[in-house]
Amino acid sequence: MMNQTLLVLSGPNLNLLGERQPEVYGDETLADLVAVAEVTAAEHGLVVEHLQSNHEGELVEAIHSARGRCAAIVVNPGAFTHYAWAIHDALAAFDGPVVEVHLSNPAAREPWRHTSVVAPVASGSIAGFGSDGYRLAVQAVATLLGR
Ligand code: CA2
Repeated sequence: MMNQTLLVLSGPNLNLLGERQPEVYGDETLADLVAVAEVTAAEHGLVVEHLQSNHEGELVEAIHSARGRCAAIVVNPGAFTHYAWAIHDALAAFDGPVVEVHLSNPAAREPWRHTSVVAPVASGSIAGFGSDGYRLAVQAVATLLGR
């Protein structure tokens, strides 16, 4: 049903999770993170729709397709976080809650990761808690939706 759907978006290179850089991103795969989101969503009567893309335009189109169809969006935009204004603009045109999530804490890393162009159009951001961030993000969405 339309308002039970939670769109979870994963940006570029997140398909590589679990294969490299476990010291930064943990040893879980993207499928593991989506499973965390699905289990938490189910506790609140929400159903996850997940898309991972390495292409900015595909993420923009997924955000457009969520309009009037999905209750909320949880997004880890990957490196697009730091410069993809088209994703900013698309999220600004979405009516429901938007929660930005990062596995690592970009504020504690290289200076170019300190800016998020998504944060200004998000309800809030969760960073630095690894896969638990996906549970926290979905929990925040459920609270924002009054579920
Ligand atoms: O901490 C996060 O979740 C990030 O969104 C991850 C992005 C990074 O560019 C952001 O600054 C913070 C990178 C995801 C790429 O993940 C990889 C995993 C394994 C091997 C290579 C990259």
